[in-house]
Amino acid sequence: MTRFTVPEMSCGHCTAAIEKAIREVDAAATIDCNLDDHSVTISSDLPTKALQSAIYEAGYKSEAA
Ligand SMILES: [Cu+2]
Repeated sequence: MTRFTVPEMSCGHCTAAIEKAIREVDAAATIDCNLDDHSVTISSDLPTKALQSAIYEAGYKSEAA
């Protein structure tokens, strides 16, 4: 389980874009976006860096928390 803070994630469009980007690199990932604390929790076999770059490709800077 990897948790990221994504400060600019602010609405359903953002979460959908992030979820889509993660699923493109790992279709089996479990993703939980929380708009209240701007966090994304991902369960995936991929390394943290790969997940983070997928989020970045979607247009969001994130920090592994
Ligand atoms: Cu948004």
